[in-house]
Amino acid sequence: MSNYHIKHLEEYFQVYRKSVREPESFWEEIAEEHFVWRKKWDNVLDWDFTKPEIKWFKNAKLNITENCLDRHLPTRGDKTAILFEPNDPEEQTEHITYKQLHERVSRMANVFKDHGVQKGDRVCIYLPMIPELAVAVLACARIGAIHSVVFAGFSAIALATRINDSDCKLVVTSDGSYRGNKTINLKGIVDAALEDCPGVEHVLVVKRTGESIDIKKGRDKWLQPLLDKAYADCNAEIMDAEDPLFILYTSGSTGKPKGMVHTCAGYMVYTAYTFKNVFQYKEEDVYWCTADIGWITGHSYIVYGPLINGATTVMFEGVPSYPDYGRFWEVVEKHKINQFYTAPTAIRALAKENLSYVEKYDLSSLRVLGTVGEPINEEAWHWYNNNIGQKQSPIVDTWWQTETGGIMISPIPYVTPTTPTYATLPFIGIQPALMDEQGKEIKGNQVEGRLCIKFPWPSMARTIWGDHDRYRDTYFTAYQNNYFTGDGALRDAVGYYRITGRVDDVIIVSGHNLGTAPIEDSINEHPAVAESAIVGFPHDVKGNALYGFVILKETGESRDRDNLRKEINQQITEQIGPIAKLDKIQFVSGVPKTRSGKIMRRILRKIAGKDTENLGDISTLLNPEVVKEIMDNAL
Ligand code: 7RM
Repeated sequence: MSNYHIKHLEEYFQVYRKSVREPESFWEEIAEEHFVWRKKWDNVLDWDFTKPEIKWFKNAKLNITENCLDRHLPTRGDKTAILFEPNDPEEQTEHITYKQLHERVSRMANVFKDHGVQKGDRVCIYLPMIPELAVAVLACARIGAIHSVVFAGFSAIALATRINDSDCKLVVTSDGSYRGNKTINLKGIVDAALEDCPGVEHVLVVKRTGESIDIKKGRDKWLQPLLDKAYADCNAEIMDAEDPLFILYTSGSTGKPKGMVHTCAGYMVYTAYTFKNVFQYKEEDVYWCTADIGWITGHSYIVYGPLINGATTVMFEGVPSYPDYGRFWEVVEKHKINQFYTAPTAIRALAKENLSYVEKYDLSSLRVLGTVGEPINEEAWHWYNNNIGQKQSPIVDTWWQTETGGIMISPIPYVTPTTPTYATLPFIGIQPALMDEQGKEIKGNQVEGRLCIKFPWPSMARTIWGDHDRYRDTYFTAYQNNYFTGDGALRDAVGYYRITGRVDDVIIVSGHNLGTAPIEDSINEHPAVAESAIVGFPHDVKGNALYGFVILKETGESRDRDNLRKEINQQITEQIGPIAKLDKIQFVSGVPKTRSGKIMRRILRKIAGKDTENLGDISTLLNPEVVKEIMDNAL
């Protein structure tokens, strides 16, 4: 077991070195000891980044759900696998044991089979954060169908694009979903989407809100009666290590979403091993990741990673602001959460509110705090550390991507000393490299460049569904024999990594490369500022100049705007230098964000550059309404 659970820094370095020097024997040992296989591999790794082709655990046979469910039945059958916390705090929490989950997955798998779903078929899952979402994911995996979960906040057009791209034949959805004090008519969105999806044969509908919906005869059915009748056991389909497990769409910098394809064995091994170490999960712990299963974070660290480890994983249906801004902390106290994993955007939103929302609750159960999704600014880091962790819980700033499948750069809590805003050290087996603009690796410390990964890791996406050329062009052509992440990073004097943001967020002002993140950090430290976003716009002399969109705290609203502009630029001048001063500062009530909380700089760039003819599809944004406000008041 010792190689599964890192306990101190020396051990990390020792295991890390082994994982880099002898990756095959390292991963072979992990795979041998901690997973259930129907047949072992012939070869641990075959790879060629020029094609690119990556195969882990070649010819091994397995089913990931036997690792998530069956193998726990003798020892953890009555342990809670999923703890469902509904949107409405008055509604009862549901405890689903491993035994019950096994049964529910089996029933749903049998219903899918009855509707003609076979190994290799694609199933689209468009559900809110209710237990059926996790059950449907696992039911697909049980029978070897490829799940494509689409986040239930996406529009009908976005849903139709994704269904058609991967030819899904069955859709699982619900009548509606709860979001704070609102309900959303999901089935109506599916109906609209399916007008353009001729390949969909069946729609299975979970009853959640009880609102009235249209049932299209021959196509749509309520799911529950079918589950009730279904047999409660279902043989696990035997899968090849490299058979696809799921497709998950991620937005490219332009145009069509990319259907990232993850495969069975490597994904299983890596998500399980990272979960165990990055959260230091112990048998009795209750773990909560606030992401939605519609994102990779939910796939890897709500469903698969925790369940493979026999953990208790919380599924939260609600939002951080309902019934008030204390909801997260109420849930932490209620379930005595030990590991809490969330996004910087949520932390910043909660940090804007009164501290009494935090102070009301007992957070002493917390042992590990995590963040993911974007660079965390220093102020948010300290707020999280001081008020939520009470300086007792290490913060794991975990850097990774939909494409990487699992956490790539992160502290190991109680092992790696943390530094605010740093993701710190590569995880075991991960070989990062920083590249210069000529494509050469920058060695040594105290350097900055474009972040690549030099060597395969088990959970990397193997292709883009239906477009292997795009996969190669996007990730493997910029830097020969490397996977290119699209992010910039620096490596400090001790070898810690700090992610500076997407490389396309770099703005060149008068020939100087400026990352958006440090400038935003500096602005955010101004006491009147809640959040900010910087973009470049064309400038006669400098090439580009900086345009800042600034959200004020409530306490800053009464301040004189011109004075604020001066103070903000003064602060940037002091902290970064006059080169980073903003030419324009617009005060806004919000900035456009993706559903997972990433700022859509593309839209802000267009507004700043007065090029708003074609903003592209803004319907998938979290807050499309702010776009008009920002445009109306643009400087
Ligand atoms: C897991 C996830 C990936 C992009 C990635 C980065 C940014 C994610 C961090 C981060 C700084 C972090 N998948 N990113 N984590 N930047 N520090 N800890 O978010 O596919 O949706 O996004 O997110 O730019 O390339 S994702």
